[in-house]
Amino acid sequence: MRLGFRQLTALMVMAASAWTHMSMISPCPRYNSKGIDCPALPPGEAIDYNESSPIASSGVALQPFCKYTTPWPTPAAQWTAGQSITINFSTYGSEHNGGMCEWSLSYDGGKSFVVINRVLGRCFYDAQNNYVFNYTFTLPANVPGSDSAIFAWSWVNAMGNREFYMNCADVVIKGTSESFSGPQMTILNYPGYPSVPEFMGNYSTGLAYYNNAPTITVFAKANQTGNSTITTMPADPPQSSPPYTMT
Ligand SMILES: *[C@@H]1O[C@H](CO)[C@@H](O)[C@H](O)[C@H]1NC(C)=O
Ligand SMILES: *[C@@H]1O[C@H](CO)[C@@H](O)[C@H](O)[C@H]1NC(C)=O
Ligand SMILES: *[C@@H]1O[C@H](CO)[C@@H](O)[C@H](O)[C@H]1NC(C)=O
Ligand SMILES: *[C@@H]1O[C@H](CO)[C@@H](O)[C@H](O)[C@H]1NC(C)=O
Ligand SMILES: *[C@@H]1O[C@H](CO)[C@@H](O)[C@H](O)[C@H]1NC(C)=O
Ligand SMILES: *[C@@H]1O[C@H](CO)[C@@H](O)[C@H](O)[C@H]1NC(C)=O
Ligand SMILES: [Cu+2]
Repeated sequence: MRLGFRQLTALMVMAASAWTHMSMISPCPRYNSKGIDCPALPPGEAIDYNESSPIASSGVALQPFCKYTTPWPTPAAQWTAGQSITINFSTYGSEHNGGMCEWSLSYDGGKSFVVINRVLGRCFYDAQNNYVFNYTFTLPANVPGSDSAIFAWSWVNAMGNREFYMNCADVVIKGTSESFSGPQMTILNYPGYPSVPEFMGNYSTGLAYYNNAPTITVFAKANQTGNSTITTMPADPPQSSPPYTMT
């Protein structure tokens, strides 16, 4: 591919800010230095000034899922099932030509994550190629309530080193549903999980993993009868499950 002046400038800017990627800023992810309305740190933890770094890069795990495993002591947001929520991202990062974004919820302290929204292919861009850093969508009306749910954003970048990003905000959800079923969060480019190459302009790269993600059911915190874990990601996508379509 021949690069024009704009692309070269973009590459130089990226090289100069090698550790600057993307991060969620609202709701405030665990310990995020750029977060908005962040809770107080849990004892023994420090502000994350590397808040936009991936949790895995080039086959090496840099951090655990969620980046940090100790929750915020108080919630970063309080939501009601069925309401509209707005998720803001940093505007100083590198969007890496987009990629696969998912927003998920965990009701078991981060063992399993069920997807509630996806932007697959050109996350951070709209159809006209403008940046999108603020996503607004509806929290499904039938997600269970919880005093200690985890809201996660995960991302597989389209361009650059093969990376997996994940930010987690601890949230309170008001809701009466007992359970919620949806696709299991897809994990790629993290040790122990499948890898996908740079997209090279093909925004269907890795899409089969998302379309074939197993359906899981999560339960209100008080009801742990139906445990599931995120360790069940298949090495190859099963061909039998129906594709998940976003609404
Ligand atoms: C920040 O994250 C990058 C990965 O993107 C890592 O290589 C670097 O060591 C981290 N820096 C600090 C100070 O943790
Ligand atoms: C996101 O919202 C902020 C605050 O309103 C605004 O400054 C920014 O331009 C928005 N970003 C995009 C890409 O719309
Ligand atoms: C978050 O996004 C919403 C919707 O675009 C916008 O109104 C709000 O100002 C944004 N907040 C920040 C801090 O960017
Ligand atoms: C894009 O990637 C998908 C998934 O790997 C593949 O099936 C498809 O053939 C590719 N399309 C092109 C034009 O290379
Ligand atoms: C817990 O959830 C399961 C599956 O939805 C349901 O069968 C069971 O009745 C629930 N238990 C309680 C105590 O609500
Ligand atoms: C679910 O997890 C809890 C806590 O780890 C455990 O006590 C319980 O036996 C598990 N239930 C099932 C059905 O696996
Ligand atoms: Cu990056």
